Amino acid sequence: MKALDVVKMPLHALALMGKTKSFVGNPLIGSRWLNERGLHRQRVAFADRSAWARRARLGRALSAEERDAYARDGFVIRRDFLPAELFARVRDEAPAHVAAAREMRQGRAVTRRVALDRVDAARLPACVAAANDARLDRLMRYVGAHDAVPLMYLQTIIVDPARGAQDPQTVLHRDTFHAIAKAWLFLQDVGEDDGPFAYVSGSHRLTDAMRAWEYEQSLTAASSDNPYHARGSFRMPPEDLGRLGLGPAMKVVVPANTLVVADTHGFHARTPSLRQTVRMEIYGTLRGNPYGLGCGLDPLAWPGIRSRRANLVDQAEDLAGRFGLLGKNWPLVSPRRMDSASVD
Ligand SMILES: O=C(O)CCC(=O)C(=O)O
Repeated sequence: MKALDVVKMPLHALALMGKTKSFVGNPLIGSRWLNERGLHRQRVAFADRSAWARRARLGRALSAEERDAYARDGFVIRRDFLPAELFARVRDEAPAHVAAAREMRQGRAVTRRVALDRVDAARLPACVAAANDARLDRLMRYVGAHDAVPLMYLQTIIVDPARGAQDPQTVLHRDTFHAIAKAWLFLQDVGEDDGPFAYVSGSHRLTDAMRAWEYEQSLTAASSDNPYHARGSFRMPPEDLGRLGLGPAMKVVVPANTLVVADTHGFHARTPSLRQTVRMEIYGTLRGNPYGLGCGLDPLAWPGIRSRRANLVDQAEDLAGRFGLLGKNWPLVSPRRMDSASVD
């Protein structure tokens, strides 16, 4: 253990009560000795139990069919989600929107995003209306087991197989050890070859086999060669799924105007693109304290913050990056159409 880690030990210990997941960034989370005695196993089990307790209340706002779909699969799919008239306006507005967006490159994939806060409604009225749909909000709260407002964006994923290294999102993985909701409202049809989202049905459930797998990973994750695995986003070799009683990942091949809300602590991936693809979606993310220790407080929903929350989070991350407190936020690029395949 490094000397600095000893000084920071109270902070490392406090982090166990929150979302921190890295087996290399936190010496307690990465400790084989503690994990042999059940530290990771207990974090996973406690997060799962408390998420289901919160869902018992959040589920009242959903249909039985939606609750059953989540319980069985770990995701909910709603076709023809937006009224046709609103969806037609979103389809006109989104691709043609010109913005100095944020872009992040991961190997051959570039993700481009602009925020869809209420304050953005002057530029993107239809997209902001869609992103603030109350049904979407309720589904995300349930799947993420967190009674809070999600962060919403207009997002384009541009993949060019000729451009570089593997996109890490195409490797089957879970984002973390506790429930998280991610939402995609697809603006075009997503076919087999369009780099669809893929999910292993039922892999969000904490079965005995899954508990044993999590325990096993926790003993060695800190020394994994895969940096994402070591940082707590466990990678899952597809050939090991059978051992957990799980089938293969299912590609979510869907028509335009389909909403998918998934708990990405189940195994999922982006299907690799064999040709250049441009996928556009209204995208949302919601992750809260795994154990419900936020005391019901949701500062992002407070007056003056709610209507600009995704923009404020970006500004806060820019600032934190500048002071070296976090990694660098996604850079702003020169203005371009949201559907442009050209990237920096
Ligand atoms: O874009 C996708 O289809 C999946 C992305 C993904 O794997 C993730 O957000 O963790």
